[in-house]
Amino acid sequence: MVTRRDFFRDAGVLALGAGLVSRAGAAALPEAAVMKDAKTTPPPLPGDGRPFHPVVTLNGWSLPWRLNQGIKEFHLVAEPVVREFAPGMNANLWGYNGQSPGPTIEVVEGDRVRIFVTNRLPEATSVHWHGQRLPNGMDGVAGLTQPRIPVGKTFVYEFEARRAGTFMYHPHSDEMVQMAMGMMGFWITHPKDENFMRVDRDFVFLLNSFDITPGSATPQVNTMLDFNLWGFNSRVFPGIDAMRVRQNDRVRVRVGNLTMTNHPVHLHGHEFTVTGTDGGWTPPASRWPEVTVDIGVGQMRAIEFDATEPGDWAFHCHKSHHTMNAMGHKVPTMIGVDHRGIAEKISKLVPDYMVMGERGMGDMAEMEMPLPENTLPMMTGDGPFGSVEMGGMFTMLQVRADQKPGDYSDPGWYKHPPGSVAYEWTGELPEPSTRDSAGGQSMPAQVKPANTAPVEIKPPSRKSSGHSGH
Ligand SMILES: [Cu+2]
Repeated sequence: MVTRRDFFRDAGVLALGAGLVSRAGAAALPEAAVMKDAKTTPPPLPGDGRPFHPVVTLNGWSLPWRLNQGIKEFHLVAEPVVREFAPGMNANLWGYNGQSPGPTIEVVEGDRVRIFVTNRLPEATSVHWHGQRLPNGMDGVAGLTQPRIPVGKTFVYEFEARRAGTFMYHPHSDEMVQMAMGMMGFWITHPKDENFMRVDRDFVFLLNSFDITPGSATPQVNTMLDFNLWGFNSRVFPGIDAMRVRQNDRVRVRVGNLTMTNHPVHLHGHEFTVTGTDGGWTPPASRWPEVTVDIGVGQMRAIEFDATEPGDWAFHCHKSHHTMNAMGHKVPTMIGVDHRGIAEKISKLVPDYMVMGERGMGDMAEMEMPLPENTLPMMTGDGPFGSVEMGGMFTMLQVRADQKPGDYSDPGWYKHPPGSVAYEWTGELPEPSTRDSAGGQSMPAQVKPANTAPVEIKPPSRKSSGHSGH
């Protein structure tokens, strides 16, 4: 296990495993650590500073710091990055320290924090610390509370992390473009008392959306609503890591939404309560159980539950278009259309012509369909029983009795106890009962029309008849 203290001692050595390397910077600046890949990096131990229980950033990592005379110093570098959305697709994004989203920043309530922000983008930027109480001039709204950070320059933000909770950071300068390009990150302020609302597993991710035309790699930055790739931490299923937990663990999942629409996030197999929002921890008396929480634009939610049920449980946005990748959009409905003959004729003109979705689109998940370079099938992911027929904002909660505390590695597919999987009925089928009523139950069809008054339809008068309403 490498601690943060080791990281800074060895900072010149360029190696920290798990894709984390150091980037030698100016001596006066803290090291700008950079992450090379999109793997989930297990939580690092807090090195110097006060103790806390770190979070796990799905397909991401937490930024190391330097303690300088009691102040926690971080170095964010805003820069173009290449982010792998899932094996087979890379996107040209803008992010921080090698990845989009940027690294998670973890501090403790009451910490004095100094963040150096270096701008390596082709345009000016700023960083807004979404949800924090801080001096107005540190709020990061370009033009309003500070000048823009010019290309090539480094600005310093400094404030006290006054409130424990779940926060985000993102640019407040050419915001539409910079957020459409993937600039965002998570911020956790841990409570002073490390045992306050203690959980065994604490996962964080940002919801995000991109509009990347199949075959290209750079997002369209002016899209308002019609995005075609939906993700957790700039990854799309099947590229999103599962949340692996031990049976009976207390689990917290913190989700932030920096897309342009709401996302009803749904967990299978368990009920949870919302224990935290944008504004802090919810009072226990205000909590109620649910299985789906709608996360509005700009909001954060922390949900908690006891992972009592072993299995591979789906965890996904319930807007079904958001569990699809790019190729599923703008496909006409073909259910019930008989293409026989027509397909044959068209294929003489268009050799690769393929009939899509005549029996629904589920078959397409397993179909070997020619795709443009650098895109993903619209729904995919091989499970133990075939294709999962999903994409986008979808992953799993994997609950295992034998997952070790602190072990986030892949346990393999759940082994269902014999006789506990839905199975095919092979016995006799009774005749289906049918209903006689054509009109439903509450409004039965009438044999004779109730209103027999003749309806006379007159053509409109050519001349104004003077019905002016006065
Ligand atoms: Cu959604």
